Amino acid sequence: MSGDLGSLGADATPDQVVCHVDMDCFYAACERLREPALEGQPLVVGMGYESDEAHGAVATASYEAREFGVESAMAISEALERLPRKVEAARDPELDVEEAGFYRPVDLDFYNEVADEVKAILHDAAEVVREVSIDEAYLDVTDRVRWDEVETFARDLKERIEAEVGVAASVGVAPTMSAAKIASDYDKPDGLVVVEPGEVREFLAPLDVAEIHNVGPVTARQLRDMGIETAGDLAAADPERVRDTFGERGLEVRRYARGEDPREVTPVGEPKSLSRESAFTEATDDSERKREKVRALAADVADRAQREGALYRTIGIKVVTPPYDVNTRAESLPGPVDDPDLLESTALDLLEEFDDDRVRKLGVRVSKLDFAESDQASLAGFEGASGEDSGGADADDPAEDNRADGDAGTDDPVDDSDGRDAPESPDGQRSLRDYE
Ligand code: DCP
Ligand code: MG
Repeated sequence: MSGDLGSLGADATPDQVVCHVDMDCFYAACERLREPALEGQPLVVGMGYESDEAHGAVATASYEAREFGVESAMAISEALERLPRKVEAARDPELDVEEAGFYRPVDLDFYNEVADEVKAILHDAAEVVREVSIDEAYLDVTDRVRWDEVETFARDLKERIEAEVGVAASVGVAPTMSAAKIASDYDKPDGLVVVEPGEVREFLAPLDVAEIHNVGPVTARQLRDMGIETAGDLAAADPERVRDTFGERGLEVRRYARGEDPREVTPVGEPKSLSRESAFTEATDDSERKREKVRALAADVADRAQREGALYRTIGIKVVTPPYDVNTRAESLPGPVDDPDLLESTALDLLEEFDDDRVRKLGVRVSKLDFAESDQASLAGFEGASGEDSGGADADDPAEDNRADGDAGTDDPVDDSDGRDAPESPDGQRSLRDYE
């Protein structure tokens, strides 16, 4: 017993070898693949960028451009002040061509193709891969390498990505996911940092608190106000004091600062279906109660689909009648939708068949999911001749690929784990992903 309420204890951090791979200035690296002349040049890739214009935001900047102070999420207009375009610098006698750079618009389709090639190599290198963004993944290589071989393994992996795809990766290896992520960032670009078990706390100690997993800018500021500037300060802080200010979440980040991280690398994938179910305390044939439950479940599922960015093509229900007879019914739609009203009415229609039955449990499920962006998110989009007025998701919505517009400033625990498998529904039922 450590007697420390802020510690999980020695066994709580899984015994694993985690490799975190993050590509260097990824969009810029992709641009250089098809335009090798951009190699070694200051290069800015802009979201919403158009040549000769100054609108949009910086998605990424090559390391040469970063030396001019250009960084992700900065307005293109500001980037241009720090780093003018080459063409303009060549024309303007006041400007120095050497102090200018190249600008390119984002081409996400191309970057996804490159990312797929990288990911294929990662899946070949490890059994378990958690892809967390277009250019970033965790690998669990516990069963593949010992600690004394891990540096060679990581170097080989970097070389293979460079040789086969032509882009550079930074790799961090550590016994925890959070330390591996920090390690990959530690010596960018072209970094390779190995933090062995037993070294994690020491490795983290000098880092700014803001670098700790789940510490956002607001928490970091509050911690600094308390005189806690580094991970080492937080690791050594009185747990009672941390809990008084931040609650349990504070203790959690304190544990991260101490190198304790209970997370295991698990793959994320797009679910095949999303569902919720809920039981009655006692079987009922009251049709209004059944309908009420289906409405609530449908709203829950619709909500979850929206949060996941999932459109659905099939809506289904599950009806369990005593003792344990499981009945499922489903209806397919002409195209994928995000339409909570349709979800509810379809589920209720399907329920009608069971109007007179005694029911102990009900479930609602959507399947044939589609995660592609679509502006035809309501059924009207499929029924109407041209899909106008679909009333669905706005094509201008800032989507994932729109991060350059500024994802800084949120405080939050953007945990890599996405809560997709949130096991409990509000009434305590486990979610039923695939109940057929
Ligand atoms: N991205 C974006 N908007 C942001 C941040 C990133 O569009 N605000 C995009 C462009 C990046 C890609 O995501 O190339 C990967 O993000 P990273 O944070 O990994 O940044 P880079 O790979 O560009 O640079 P680094 O070498 O620091 O990893
Ligand atoms: Mg990157």
